[in-house]
Amino acid sequence: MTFSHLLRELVTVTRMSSDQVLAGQAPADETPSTEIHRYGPMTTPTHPLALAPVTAPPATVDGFVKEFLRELNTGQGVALSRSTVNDQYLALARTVRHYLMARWLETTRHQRETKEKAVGYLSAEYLLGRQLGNALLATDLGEIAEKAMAACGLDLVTLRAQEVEPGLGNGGLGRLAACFVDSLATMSIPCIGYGIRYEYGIFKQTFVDGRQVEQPDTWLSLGEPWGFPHPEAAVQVDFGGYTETYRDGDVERTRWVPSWNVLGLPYNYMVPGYQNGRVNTLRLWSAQATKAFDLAIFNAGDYAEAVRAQTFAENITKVLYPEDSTPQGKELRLQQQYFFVACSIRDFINQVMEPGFDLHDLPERVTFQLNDTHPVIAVPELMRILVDEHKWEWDEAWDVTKRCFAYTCHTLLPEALEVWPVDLLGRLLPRHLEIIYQINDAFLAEVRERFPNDELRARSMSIVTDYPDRSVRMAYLATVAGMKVNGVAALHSQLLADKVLPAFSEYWPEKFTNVTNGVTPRRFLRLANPWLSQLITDALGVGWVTDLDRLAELEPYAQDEDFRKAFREAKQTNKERLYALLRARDGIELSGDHLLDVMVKRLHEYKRQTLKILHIVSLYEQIIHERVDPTTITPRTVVFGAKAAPGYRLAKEIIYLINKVGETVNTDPRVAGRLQIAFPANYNVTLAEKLIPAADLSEQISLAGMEASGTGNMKFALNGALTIGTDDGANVEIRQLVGDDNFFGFGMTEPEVAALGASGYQPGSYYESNPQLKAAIDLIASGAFSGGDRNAFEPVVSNLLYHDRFMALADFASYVDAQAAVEAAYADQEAWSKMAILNVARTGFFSSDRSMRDYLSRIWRA
Ligand code: 26V
Repeated sequence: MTFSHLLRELVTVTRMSSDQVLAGQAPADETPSTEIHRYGPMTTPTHPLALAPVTAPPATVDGFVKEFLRELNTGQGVALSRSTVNDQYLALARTVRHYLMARWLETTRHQRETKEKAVGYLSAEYLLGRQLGNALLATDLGEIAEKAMAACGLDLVTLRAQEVEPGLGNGGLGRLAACFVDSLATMSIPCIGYGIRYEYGIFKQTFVDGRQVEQPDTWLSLGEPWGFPHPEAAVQVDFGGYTETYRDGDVERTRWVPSWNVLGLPYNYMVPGYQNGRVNTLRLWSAQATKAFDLAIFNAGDYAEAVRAQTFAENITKVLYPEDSTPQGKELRLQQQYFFVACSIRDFINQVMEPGFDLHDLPERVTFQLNDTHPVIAVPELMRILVDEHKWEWDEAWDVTKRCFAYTCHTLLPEALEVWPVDLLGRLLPRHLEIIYQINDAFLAEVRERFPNDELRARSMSIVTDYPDRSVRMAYLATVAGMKVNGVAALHSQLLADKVLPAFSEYWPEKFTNVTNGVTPRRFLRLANPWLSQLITDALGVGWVTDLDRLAELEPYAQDEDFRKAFREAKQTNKERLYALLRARDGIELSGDHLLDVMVKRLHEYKRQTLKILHIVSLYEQIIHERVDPTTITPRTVVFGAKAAPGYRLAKEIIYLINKVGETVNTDPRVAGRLQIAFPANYNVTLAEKLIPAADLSEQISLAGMEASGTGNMKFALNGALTIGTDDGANVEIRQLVGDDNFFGFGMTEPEVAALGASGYQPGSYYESNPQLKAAIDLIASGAFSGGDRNAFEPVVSNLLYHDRFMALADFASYVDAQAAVEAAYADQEAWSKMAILNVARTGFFSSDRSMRDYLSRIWRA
């Protein structure tokens, strides 16, 4: 049964059983808010001891041990001698939490007092990664914790490995949000990150006979020491029903009469700044049934139905959507989006709404940054609050709303730009749909006034489109409402303005800007790569961790033979750490002094994992058919990591192909010691932290114009891997910064791609005219990797040969040449080390601290 069926059924059932509660006869502004008060009113008790700020436990090994044992005994309720690793991990996490608590309360108090303008980062995804290591780094307690655990006979590394990472995101977009909140805290910039506390995060990937099988991610099941529920700050969120007009003096007003509601329960998470005494807040919302929901049905005497209703409400935050194009679950996705955005806007207003505060000043207190289109329903929600609840004039409300939002676009793929069918919106959020229509009407009137007799232009800019179905284009709504619109890398921002929103960038050129993405150096360099970090610190001192431009000072060390040697040793240590992990985690045996070639990212056609596999198959084919002397080939280990959206068939076939090629290659004695392939399942932030520091070569091979930015590319370069990449996304900027000599560029440029697309891409011509390519494809199609089954990879092969939108074959020859250049370069280890060190020295620009400075100057303070 689909969720919309369930909803319809539920609403029918609840209507039948209790009209007075759910059929929506109570106008929205009279809806009883008793739900929120069941936790008791706010009181102001006091005690002399409570006046002093909380203090952290002593930062000594003894102090730490005491706190840890107390947590183990009174928090977990076990004695050290009887405790499990999980008990120990939870007690350790709570111990570290205590050290952060005073800073957190102080940050919150300071914020209330100074009323500094804050960023409200609205994101449906936060791909946080493990928290413990980061908290230890932020508090500088790593060494003390290690000694304290050792004193208890425990191993800190083992305890850290017990943590299950909160995988509340799909990929780059969610990880970016996590990097941004880290940087904001480190730079002491007030920010609340708002999002969803999915009960199940991104699925756990396993392989069965080489095929992806998804399992639920039960990240909460062993206990969650980092989340603080705040039931007293719960928010009611309404859905469904209808709107009606009424007279208010001589004004006609509209009110929304919703038909059902749920409760948003906030969980606060600490976002510690790096050793700066600041802890910002990430507030993630969890859906609960309201009392009205179950009471209504209980009263009708149907217990089973009541429980089902509860389940229905809680379904809203049950699972993270693995980005995919199926219509199934679309309605639930819209519910998720409205749910978290309604909670967050209400929550922020509640926080600033003290006596004397005028809502007209809201833009002086916050910018809500819209992380892609997912939270854009926040725009009509704020309008509804101002116009319907606060009874403002439309223009007055629009003026304030426009100054509260800014929009970041993270894609160029048309199918990834969110569009909501009008009938769905009207059913779920009837008042918001009306408001969207009114925004659109007012906007189009303005366009028509500025460009009279240009109806085509007006229509091309309409937020509501009739084609192919009547629907709302959320990117257009965000562009009309936002004070700024930005892309995530220079090339992307250019294409966004020129190709996706050309009419808008012509209309408001000053609205469009670029902020190139960045990554946090704390997690992805300092924590993930302690050996390289130590080398850098030995050379430059510790300041680089919060001032990554200082990496430029490493430049002369590229010429220093001793430094290069130490750099190679660090890389080797990282490889050994990775191989040990893969052995223990996946039973994968990797060995040897190979070039480590890594491609990790979501599985998508546009990212072209197929191009990488064609290259591998080609190398293999040349060796087994004795076209090359195997001893002249640079030994290479290729590591893949990638999840495919569960509904994305072709992506899953590509995973199958990679696994099958791996099986064959890894067991063929003819290539032993020359070529091996590893595809550990369930690539996530935790694995990335081990893989990236070990890599020699970073694969960034998307079709030019398709990857908005990429952020993995930045992490690799900062860890001293060289990039083989197309002129796409942030690769362009990486290449500019590190220099052509230190980057293996290949492939068509975006204008060349556009031209080829326009003239008609014919994959067959590349296949016919390039014997090396033909041999590789033929080997796949021959059944060589599938026990003789010639049909096993038909979907992938026929896609490449006939339908590939992403033109993999067109870039094959150029890719193979670039790989040959990689091999030649790797043969000279001294030269390679120089290039790798220069990559580190020249990519300080990609710190997310710099991204935050750019957001501040170009958007939040603009
Ligand atoms: C969503 C969908 C949904 C429908 C099927 C195809 C498809 C393809 C991609 C997406 C993701 C869109 C949003 C996103 O995750 N963008 C990523 O954002 C990163 C942070 O800015 C950026 O580095 C990546 O290049 C970009 O793909």
